[in-house]
Amino acid sequence: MWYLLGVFILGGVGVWWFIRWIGALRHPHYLSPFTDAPPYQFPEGFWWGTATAAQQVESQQNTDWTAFEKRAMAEGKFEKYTPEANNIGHIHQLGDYPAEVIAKKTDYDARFGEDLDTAAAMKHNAYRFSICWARLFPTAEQTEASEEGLRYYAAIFDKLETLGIKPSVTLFHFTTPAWFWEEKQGKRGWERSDALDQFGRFVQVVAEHFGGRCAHWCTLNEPVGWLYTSYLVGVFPPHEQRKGGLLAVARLAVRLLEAHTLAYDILKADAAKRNKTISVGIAKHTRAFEPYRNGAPLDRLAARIAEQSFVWDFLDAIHTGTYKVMGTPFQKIPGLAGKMDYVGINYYGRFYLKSDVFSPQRFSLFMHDPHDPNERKSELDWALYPHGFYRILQASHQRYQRPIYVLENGIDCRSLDDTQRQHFLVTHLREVWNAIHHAKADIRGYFHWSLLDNFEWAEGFTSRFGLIHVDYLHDFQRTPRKSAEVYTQIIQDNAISPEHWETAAF
Ligand code: IFM
Repeated sequence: MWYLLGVFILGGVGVWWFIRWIGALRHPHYLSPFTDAPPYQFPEGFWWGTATAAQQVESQQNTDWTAFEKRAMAEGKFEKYTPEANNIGHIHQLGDYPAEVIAKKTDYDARFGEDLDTAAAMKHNAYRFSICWARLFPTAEQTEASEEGLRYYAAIFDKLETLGIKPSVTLFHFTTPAWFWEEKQGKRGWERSDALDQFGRFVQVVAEHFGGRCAHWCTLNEPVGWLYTSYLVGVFPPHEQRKGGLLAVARLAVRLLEAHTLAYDILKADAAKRNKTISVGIAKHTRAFEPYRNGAPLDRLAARIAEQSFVWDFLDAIHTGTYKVMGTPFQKIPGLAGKMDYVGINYYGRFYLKSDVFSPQRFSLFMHDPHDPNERKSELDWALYPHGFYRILQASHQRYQRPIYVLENGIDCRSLDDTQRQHFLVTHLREVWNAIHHAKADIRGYFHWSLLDNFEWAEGFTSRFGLIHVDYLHDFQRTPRKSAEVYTQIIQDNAISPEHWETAAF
């Protein structure tokens, strides 16, 4: 009898453990099921702003992406990437835009003053942008940074200072100088033996010139997303499709972790000389990962494993100092442990993972559920999922116990009366509020992606992520969308009001 009871209890525990190990079922909520009534008031001193990145808004510099854009134009490669077509090397509908637009992107070089005035009118107190390495070091030979490049960024800092907007600066946002990709002992880019020396030289110059003007730094933007897109899928330069999944890029991940360590140390040493306190971290692209077929244990397992590798492994490595691949320690990185003063979260919705029983190491990734006609999606067909944002923020807080900044969160929504973006803003900000109030997460700021429409990488100019619409074909004319008004009101109130919750939340 006792024996049978023991078997029963052990069996039950085993099944429970197995189900947990397999991974969760899809979460039933679209919004977190808290019942607090608005207004949802944010903490005093909360950072409110938007984010941009150099290659997406500035004129073309001598980068790997500029080379790609020119190649796609010359070869007439304008298709949308799909896994079935495996058509890498294309930039969606790039041929629809005049050469001037491709060269100037949003004409931000000439208009950043006007754009930042608009950000100030929208009550932003913070602004995230990136410094283009190739704008400071356009050629391999030069020993000194370009004076013109330094003057350009100094003018942006001047403008922000005049407007009383705090800068948050990113050092690697997907692009590097074209010369960095010339082969050196058979290696290119971040794999070159001199990669860290070269990157360090750039960061040193940035610290020397702008260290006194910025207290919030992001060393790397979405390093894992970049590795995945550049080396496994191949849509981004250098367009490789390495076989072997994450293990195939683990050395590159380690190199980026080393680059982060180096940049962190340089920025901190510079700040110490200035007797200044700064915050340094990275921006992590996050999604909620869920099974494609709820009933399929392998899909659940794939979702769990993919979330760990895609969302957490890189941050865990900075937290502990050891990079793990699929739970197995891959490499300890000297000097890395703990070098993140804040956790930077970029959140863009949910991914569905579908496994293949005959080849368990392979899986397909879906940006939305094709069987759910009611699912809310962006115009890029990315599934919206505010509750997943709460879960990511809550987990970031639990795992790392550090301040959190949302460094990106946004949606492709093209019309001027962008009801979907208004809904997105209000529901996602409510999840930030939920994470502060219910999960006790120390969230210090929110940067919406993006201030204005811009060049969305291989999606070209077609996708529109801006609070401000850019008319590329009519002298880059700017027109704020309706959501810009909603965001301004929220910032002004430092709260989501009952009216906003009612009009935009459903
Ligand atoms: O435009 C990008 C940005 O450069 C990095 N994060 C995601 C955004 C939307 O895809």
